Amino acid sequence: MNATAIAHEAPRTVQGVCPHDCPDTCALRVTVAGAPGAERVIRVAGDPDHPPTHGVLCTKVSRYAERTYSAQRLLTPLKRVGRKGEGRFEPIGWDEALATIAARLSAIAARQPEAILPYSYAGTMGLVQGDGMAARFFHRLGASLLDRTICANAGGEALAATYGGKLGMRMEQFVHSKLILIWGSNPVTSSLHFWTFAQQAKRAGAKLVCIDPRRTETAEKCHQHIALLPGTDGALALGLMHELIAHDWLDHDYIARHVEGWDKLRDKALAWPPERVAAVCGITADEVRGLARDYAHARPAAIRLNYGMQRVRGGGNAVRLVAMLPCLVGAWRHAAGGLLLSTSGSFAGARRDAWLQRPDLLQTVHGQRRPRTVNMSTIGDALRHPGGGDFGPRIEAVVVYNSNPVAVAPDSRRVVEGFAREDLFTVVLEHFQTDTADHADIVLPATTQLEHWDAHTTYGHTYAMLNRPAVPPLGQALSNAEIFRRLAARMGPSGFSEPCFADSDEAMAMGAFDPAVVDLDELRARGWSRLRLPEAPFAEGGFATPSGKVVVDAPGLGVPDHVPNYESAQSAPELAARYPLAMISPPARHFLNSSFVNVESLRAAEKEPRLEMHPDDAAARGIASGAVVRVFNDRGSYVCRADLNGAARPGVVNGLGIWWRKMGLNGTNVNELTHQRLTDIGRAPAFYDCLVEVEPV
Ligand SMILES: Nc1nc2c(c(=O)[nH]1)N[C@H]1C(S)=C(S)[C@@H](COP(=O)(O)OP(=O)(O)OC[C@H]3O[C@@H](n4cnc5c(=O)[nH]c(N)nc54)[C@H](O)[C@@H]3O)O[C@H]1N2
Ligand SMILES: Nc1nc2c(c(=O)[nH]1)N[C@H]1C(S)=C(S)[C@@H](COP(=O)(O)OP(=O)(O)OC[C@H]3O[C@@H](n4cnc5c(=O)[nH]c(N)nc54)[C@H](O)[C@@H]3O)O[C@H]1N2
Ligand code: SF4
Ligand SMILES: [Mo]
Repeated sequence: MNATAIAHEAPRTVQGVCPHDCPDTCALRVTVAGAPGAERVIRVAGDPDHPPTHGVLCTKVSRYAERTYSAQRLLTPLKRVGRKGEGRFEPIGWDEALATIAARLSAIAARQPEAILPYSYAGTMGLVQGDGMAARFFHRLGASLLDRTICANAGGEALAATYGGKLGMRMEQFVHSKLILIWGSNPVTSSLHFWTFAQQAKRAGAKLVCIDPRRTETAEKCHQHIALLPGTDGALALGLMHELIAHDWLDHDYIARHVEGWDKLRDKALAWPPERVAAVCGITADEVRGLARDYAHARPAAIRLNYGMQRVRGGGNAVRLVAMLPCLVGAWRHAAGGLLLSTSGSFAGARRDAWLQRPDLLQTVHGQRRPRTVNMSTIGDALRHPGGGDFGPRIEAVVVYNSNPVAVAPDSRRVVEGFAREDLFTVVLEHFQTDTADHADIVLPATTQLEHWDAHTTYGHTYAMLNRPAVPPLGQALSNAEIFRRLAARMGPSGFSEPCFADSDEAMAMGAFDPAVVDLDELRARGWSRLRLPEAPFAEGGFATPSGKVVVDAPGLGVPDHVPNYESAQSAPELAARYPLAMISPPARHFLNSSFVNVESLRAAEKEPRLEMHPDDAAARGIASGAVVRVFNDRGSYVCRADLNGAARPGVVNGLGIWWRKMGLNGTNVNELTHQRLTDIGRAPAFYDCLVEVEPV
């Protein structure tokens, strides 16, 4: 054996990025061994040098090699041979697959391009394999635009209305905080690295308070847990304001200089004394008073808000109200004070979105006609719509990538009905044969993060990131970008000829960031580079709103207020008489949305779909822990196991998400029970605003 061959066979390390929808966006070190042509990833580890994630990965992604090399990986294109949803497929070649798709899409586009709908979310958060080449393709085609609301849009638009963008504290600063409110967030499960900083703060004497209907792993480890009813966060925030006003604990100087319209909100807050708040939130008035006192006196005081609390009708208003709190006490004066919901707005000037996605292709090809926008959160109704009226043309084709809507979208009975339409042409790009892939006409095998290039921003920290491929694509898999590149070349009559369809994945990853803002040399060399941002972003005001001040009375939205749930005992007493339990469906620890449900070791850790119940609610229904139960409302019914583990408060049940339907106990999952009504701001789903009843099976 010669020296070069030996050198090749020595294990090498490749710098990568975790692609998942998680605020932490970990830097990866991927170890590859084996001779060229037979290389294999033998280890996926964290990068100890990356400051926010410091070399630690969660259990899910430390198993990333198991997921990538899984025997269930899709490695060839497939065409459906059974009924939709049945899951019977036959391998075909790429040539047949691409020719079939290009012919169908070209024929539809020649009549009505808006009848084609791309459907994607954050299976990968990469700028290239997400909405990079795919966006160029669908813009050039003139397809319907997708309103990408399923996760964060209520809170995102609310934060932007208040601060001018999705801007917040630096995650690393929480180590210096003296009080941390962990609000609608379960970081032990969903933001592990933030939790590490919070624990360091705790050891240095900080008080940690968790505000969450569920007694989560996080709540267990905080000094205090305030288990309010779902959808009542706005009322709690108003109650805190009431106390800040009543005791004159306000930072008048900060308010005068940096808040616009405080008087209007002040009047509203005065209508929320602790007793009223307690009755609405299902907590005690002393909890409200104590929390206000702590928040007014601890310096610096920080709030880690997460999207868990905005998945209800009033989610947007609630975020606007919570976001006011650090302005009222001047918490923003300190680098370790303020609020963090999302940092993604920090990347606004760093990403070259227009170059990556080419929205200009719409105008050059389709003139002034802007395609309609379809809301992904109401995909069930959209696919069942006959067409016409405000809706526009009936959807004839849907191309799904980076998402599993049949499992994750609300009101799944209707989503399934839509995807089961025999006249709908459905293409799904996937790693695995998901519930959605079962409804495809053609399934295309996509590469994983270990097999392709990408560039990443994040919503938890403030580093630009670069992912290099560690090994060549497995089987016949191709990257999403390569699939759309090849499809572009085949679209009738003579292919899309714009030069942007020839950009390679590597060129797109390297071009994703603006060199004036991101240090590209460092990005290339280390795999990450920190954005140059101030440590205390709003110490001197400087919010991203037109006036530079925090906005209370936002154009079109008015002054924020508590908006009760669609479904609650207070707002819908007749419904609550039939379905008296409020159900939330937060993430299960070992899954990431519906990803990883098919990874055996992680599914084994979750065991079976579970519904956490309070022992009193269970006893009243003759339900023992571990019993199989039916959870139901007018929309559907879901079978799982009752778990009386102490995590549920009275009146609230927790249906942990998001199982694949076909891996559940009766072929459904928790979204069989959720509905398609939208949040007050941001047109997002109200997953956690849902009444149910439970009975033993
Ligand atoms: N392991 C794991 N990690 C994940 C995910 C996952 O599925 N699994 N999902 C990822 C995604 S997509 C996202 S968007 C992020 C953030 O995802 P989030 O869904 O925000 O995740 P959590 O941090 O778990 O916060 C949700 C918490 O909010 C609580 N909650 C529910 N309703 C209410 C309410 O009305 N008020 C309050 N105060 N709390 C409420 C829930 O009990 C839960 O503990 O996490 C990401 N990380
Ligand atoms: N009841 C209830 N429902 C919820 C939620 C809840 O808390 N409760 N959470 C909501 C939230 S916050 C979110 S963000 C959504 C998430 O919904 P989705 O974004 O649909 O997330 P996943 O279920 O993880 O599905 C992502 C899919 O993308 C695939 N994928 C990953 N990488 C690639 C790639 O490079 N190429 C291709 N082609 N495919 C890839 C994965 O295999 C996976 O099947 O779900 C929402 N649904
Ligand atoms: S913590 Fe989040 S970013 Fe880090 S490896 Fe796990 S899923 Fe990925
Ligand atoms: Mo999400």
